[in-house]
Amino acid sequence: MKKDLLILGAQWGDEGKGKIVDLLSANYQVVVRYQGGSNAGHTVVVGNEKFILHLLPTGILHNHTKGVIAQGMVVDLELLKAEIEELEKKGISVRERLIISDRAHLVMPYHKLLDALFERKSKIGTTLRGIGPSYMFKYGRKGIRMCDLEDKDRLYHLIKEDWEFVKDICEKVYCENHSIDIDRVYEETLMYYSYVKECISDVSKFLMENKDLSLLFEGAQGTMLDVDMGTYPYVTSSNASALGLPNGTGLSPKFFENTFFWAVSKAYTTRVGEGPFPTELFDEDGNMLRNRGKEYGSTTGRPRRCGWLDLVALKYAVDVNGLDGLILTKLDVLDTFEEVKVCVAYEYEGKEITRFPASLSLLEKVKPVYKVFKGWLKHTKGIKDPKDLPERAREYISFIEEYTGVPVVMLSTGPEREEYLWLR
Ligand code: 2SA
Ligand code: MG
Repeated sequence: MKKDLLILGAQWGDEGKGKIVDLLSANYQVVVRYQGGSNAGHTVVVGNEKFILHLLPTGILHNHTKGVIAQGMVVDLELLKAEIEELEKKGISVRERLIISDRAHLVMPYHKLLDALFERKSKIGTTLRGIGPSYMFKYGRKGIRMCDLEDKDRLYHLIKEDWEFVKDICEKVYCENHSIDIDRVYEETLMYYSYVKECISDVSKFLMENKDLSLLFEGAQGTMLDVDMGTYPYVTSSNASALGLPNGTGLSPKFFENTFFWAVSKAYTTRVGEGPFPTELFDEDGNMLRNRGKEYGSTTGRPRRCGWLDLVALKYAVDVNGLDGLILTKLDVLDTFEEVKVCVAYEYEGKEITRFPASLSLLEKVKPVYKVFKGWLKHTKGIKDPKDLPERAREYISFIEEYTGVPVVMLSTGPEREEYLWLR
């Protein structure tokens, strides 16, 4: 029986999902993105070329795969067009292989304006791509969907109504006047629409009717940024955990019975933007992680906050997602550390906490309890055989497996497509 595969982030995004999905999608016929939007930045290195995909499913880089933008995504059509053009210029055909859900919502220019305004009042550290406001509109029943683009009058009406609402917020809440030429927004939206029109269809019907196709579901961001399960309100506005799979694809939870659930985790932890991060380091070790790991955001270029691996959070991600396995990336970044630490519990007022808490107030106060490993002080970058793993690195991995209760199935040993190693 065919097995589909879900790959998502176990941490706060940037785990290296892009590379893993690119690699594994060679074996799948369809790659589906189902949440988020251009806040994702999946970096893939193929030969001498580096691709950063924001909206397109990473699998699209393989000529045989179809790419799906499912209904749970919010799509900035201007960026989508630019991304497609970029790839088509490089000789990678995209539109023949791309399917966009007619139920997916749009990110409009005024969503980006609101994103910037909201950030000024209470900073989340968003990517400023209009993601939060687009989902606000969706759940506030003011959104514009792909299927609305066919009816020009309706589209114009929706844009006009939306803009009046946004203008009110600008004036009444922020005491600022902003103007947008709605006729121009309308014309441009139609122009972008005509560029991708042929790709738009009923995605959940397509997936249900093509049960024999092998599917890879590609998550963006990470479990700890999930709007329900993450460090709310310092989260993104979609379900970045496996909880987003049924609603994001428009498929029943029963559909995923034959799907492996794997998540990608770095061998340490990073986060961009604001919000609690119990194992964050502000010392030389933190700088070393950032420099050795080249920890700068691929969407915004922001330096990432760095810290030791947080097993309390990782075990939580395993539970929330119902994971079958973990893929560990960037182990080589730890190669030069004399000591490597992992957080095995949090401590607060003398009590030990091992379940990741919901409360922000508590998360901000907890202290990590560390288990200390002696560093392996050997190169692991690019190794091809599990036997070449230094003994202490192996111990480190075994401990992660023991603590989380799931196997580490694969190691990524560098940024290149070929730099990986199966452990199971
Ligand atoms: P937003 O823009 O509303 O989604 O921002 C809300 C919070 O979510 C964080 N965020 C991210 N953090 C890390 N990586 C992100 N995207 C990756 C990238 C792609 C990936 O490389 O850029 O790994 O899938 C991402 N997107 C949103 C953001 O910093 C805010 O804290
Ligand atoms: Mg990234």
